Amino acid sequence: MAPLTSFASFDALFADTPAEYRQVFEGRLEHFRSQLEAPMRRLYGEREDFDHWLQRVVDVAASAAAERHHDLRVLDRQRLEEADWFQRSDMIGYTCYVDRFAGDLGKVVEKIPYLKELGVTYLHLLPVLAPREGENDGGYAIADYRRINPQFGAMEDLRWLAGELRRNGISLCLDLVCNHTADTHDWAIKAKAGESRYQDYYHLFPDRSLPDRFEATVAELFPQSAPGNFTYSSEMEAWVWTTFYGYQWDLNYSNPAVLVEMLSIMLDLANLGVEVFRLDAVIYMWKRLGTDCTNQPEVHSLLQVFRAILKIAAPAVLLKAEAMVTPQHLAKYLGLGESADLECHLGYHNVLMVALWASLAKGDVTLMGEILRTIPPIPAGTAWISYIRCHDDIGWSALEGTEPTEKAGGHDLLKELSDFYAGKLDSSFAAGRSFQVAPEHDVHGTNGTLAALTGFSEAVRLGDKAEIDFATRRILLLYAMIFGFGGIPLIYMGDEIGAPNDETYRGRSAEAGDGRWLHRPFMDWDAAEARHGPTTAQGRLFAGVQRLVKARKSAFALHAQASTRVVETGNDHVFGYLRRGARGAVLVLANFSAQPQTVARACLDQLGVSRQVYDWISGTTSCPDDSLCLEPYDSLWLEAANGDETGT
Ligand code: OTU
Repeated sequence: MAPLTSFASFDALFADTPAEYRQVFEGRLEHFRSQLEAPMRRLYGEREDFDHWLQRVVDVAASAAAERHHDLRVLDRQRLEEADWFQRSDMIGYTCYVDRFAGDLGKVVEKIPYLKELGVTYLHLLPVLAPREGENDGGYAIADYRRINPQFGAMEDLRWLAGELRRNGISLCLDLVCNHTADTHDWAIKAKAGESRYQDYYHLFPDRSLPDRFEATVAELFPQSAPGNFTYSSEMEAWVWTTFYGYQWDLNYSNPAVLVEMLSIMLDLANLGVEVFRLDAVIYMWKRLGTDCTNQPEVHSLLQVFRAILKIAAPAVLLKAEAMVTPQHLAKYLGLGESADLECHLGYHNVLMVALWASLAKGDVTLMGEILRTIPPIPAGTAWISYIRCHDDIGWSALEGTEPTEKAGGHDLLKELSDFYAGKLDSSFAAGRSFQVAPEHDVHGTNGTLAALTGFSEAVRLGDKAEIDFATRRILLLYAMIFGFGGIPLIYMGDEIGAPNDETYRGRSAEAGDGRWLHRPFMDWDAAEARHGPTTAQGRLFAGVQRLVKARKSAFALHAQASTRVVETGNDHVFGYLRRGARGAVLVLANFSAQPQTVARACLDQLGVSRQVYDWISGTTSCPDDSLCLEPYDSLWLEAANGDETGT
């Protein structure tokens, strides 16, 4: 193992902290040092100055640990004692834009009662750090990681908000936009001015020869609005790697200085009280010629370094991977096999998300069942983020190229789904819009709010009671699926009150070119008032969501540690999965069709559901004879016998 500076070098850092705490830190450093060093060595072991960089990372950990506030050290200890806190069934996530939800950071505090009314325990605020001026991809082009977007407040406001949330049982999650900076970040400005130290922070090419070779195998993220993956900088007379918009410059992690910078930024934010980091666009963090430059083994090594440094300096903090990938790559971000417990604690289940929409459009669950069966069980100590939609589009490519998708129609199927949600098919109930469809890419993503995509908005507009009922059922079906699945369910702001699409983005120059703003409406607090009306459409929807939240919080068996197994229901319209673990078992059944459907008694017997069937959602017991009937778009969480499986 590389020689580390003796612990005596920490004297100055820890001068103001109790001796005990320093001991705890040194203990953690000793214990997890190899988990830090091994991935560092895989990444940079060939370098002569490797020891220097390892030491730099240790120094970042030590100074962050020394600066960590007393309350957060207490939190570290609590979380270590209750390591499963984020896996429990009482976790409910919510995600929102600061300005669109409340105004600024201080005003988010005023909305805590609303969040509590919904049962929220985890709040993901979309980017809050200072973005570039003008277009900034909704804050995902950061100009300064050590300053808050001045519209939202200052760092002290963030600290205060994090503390208020914590005191109310809500964990704060923030984005760590680690793949790229804005072209106006200080590093980029210095690079443009010719400082080679900062030019080495990015991927620069003097001419098109390498970019052209990369382009031969790398996909385009925004084929319509930002074609290609390289942008020419006239200041440097060079091509810069820009996976997303031209103003988002990909960082070069083959330079260990970049990693050190990002670790230091992360720990400083953790010390303000951030409890979860959403690691944005992680799959692109390493490039390799001849590949599609995603999901490279080095990306996993980088994440392992992020994880190890947290274990040492801020063990309460969780990592969440934003990896929108195909089933084959997804679970690896939570660690598999040898790397179990070494990568992210949480990961978005984008495959489930996309498969849910496919099932809803088709009224058939065969494809979803086959696809989900290909995803390996996730390691102990991890959980999915299960969600119906987020601030991004529904990216159909998650299903692309998989065997089950090919069987179900392949590209034609994806095109059909995209058209369905754009409201182009007669059978469609949806009012969304296709995203980034250039002629040669006729399927990419779909935009639209939950209410728009399920027909809720349109039914409300027409005042069509029967359709409102159907659409509400669709929404609650999707929520029942993600609330039961095994992880933290994440509600996107406004979906709980049926927020409609927002066409006004077309009039704002920084947004007009990006159709995702269609489904990022401002929270309509007047409309939210209607949630209290038992007969309003919003009121019934909100009450339905609250009922699911309550049911989930009381059904301890839905703990993320319990296994999730897709089961045969004998009916192509009814999806079934069995959750089994130390706290009991639940069979989730969900009817994705607009007609009533049945599941045979024999099937229930086989899955351990007793004669007296208890449903956690309705809180009622029934005794179906030959078969169990599910109403259109209905879902049930049935108590089941645990068998001898213990969820491992
Ligand atoms: C993320 O998403 C963010 O969620 C987006 O809002 C940003 O625009 C983007 O990164 C750049 O910061 O392309 O359509 O996993 O699918 O990272 C969404 C790969 C995106 C990408 C994902 C990205």
